[in-house]
Amino acid sequence: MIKESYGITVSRHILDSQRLHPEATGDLSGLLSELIVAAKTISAEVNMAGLGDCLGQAGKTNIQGEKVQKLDEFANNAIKRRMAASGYVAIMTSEEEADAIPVVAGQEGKYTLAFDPLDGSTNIDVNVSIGTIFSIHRAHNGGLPGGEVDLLQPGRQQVAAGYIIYGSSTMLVYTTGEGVHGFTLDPTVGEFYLSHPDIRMPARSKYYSVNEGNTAYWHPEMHRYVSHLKEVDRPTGRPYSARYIGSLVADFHRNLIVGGIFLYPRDTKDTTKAGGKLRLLYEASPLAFIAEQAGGRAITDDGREIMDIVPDSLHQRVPLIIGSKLEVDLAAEYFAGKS
Ligand code: P6P
Repeated sequence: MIKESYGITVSRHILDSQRLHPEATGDLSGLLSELIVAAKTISAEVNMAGLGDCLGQAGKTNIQGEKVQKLDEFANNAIKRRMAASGYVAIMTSEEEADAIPVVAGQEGKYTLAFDPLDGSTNIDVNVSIGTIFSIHRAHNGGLPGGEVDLLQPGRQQVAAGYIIYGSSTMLVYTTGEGVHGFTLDPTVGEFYLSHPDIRMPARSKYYSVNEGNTAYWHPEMHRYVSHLKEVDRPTGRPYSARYIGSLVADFHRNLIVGGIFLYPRDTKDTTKAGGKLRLLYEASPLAFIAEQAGGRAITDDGREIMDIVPDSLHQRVPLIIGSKLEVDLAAEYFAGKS
């Protein structure tokens, strides 16, 4: 059966949203539309990955010390090159590049763009869902060349955020601060159609998502919290079920749709990541914006709201606990030593 919203394309949805703001110039709509073109390009490449010569490693190591996959490099270039000449962006940063990325001289726009071109890329070769994550802020001096200072803004200042998940279908999920909306790509016509209007994250759930291989490295409060979820107590729906894909976008998307809590706390496994593994600007912050807009919550394991953290560097890592509001509230109590 065809969904009644099947006819609403993402372009129409963006323009309908823009019409609600008479002061809008159309630049944000244009930026999102350009980003969507890049996403379609990446989707086509990802979906053919097994047939082309784009699986495997590119023979490079990125700023994160991770081996760059060929598709990582393809996705990074697809976004960087299109947005640099779009006229909507003043400065960019990518998970794949150590330094901020300037745009084409004379094409500086009003916004900044932070993106993880292909998160979860170690899953590419085994056909597990991966994704692109993006975060958009206003540049302090729109229209002029931007700098790091324009990128190092807290999540609370985001104008828009979203992700594209390349899974059993390719979906775009985004927010501009007026709810969270999901679109599914119809590859036969190359259009994203509204398939999940006004997504709300269930406040309670029975799923938790964490890499239990790190148990030996967790702080005591994390041990106590996860042990609580695993106790047998039917009236409170425990033990919860474990779901861990190892691809942040896929784990987050599942929790957004059916509820759940994702945890990547501080641990002692790797001293270079003592402050957490996931990156603030282009992973935690955009997903926190989406989570809050869908009724969820995103915190660190040391009492901070993700959206309030003022970044101190482009590739800053943070602990990330994100998902269903009541589940994150309980986790926050455990981390504060109150339970
Ligand atoms: P671990 C993928 O490499 C990633 O950055 C996220 O997508 C994912 O949530 C996390 O790392 C998985 O990390 O240590 O459990 O393999």
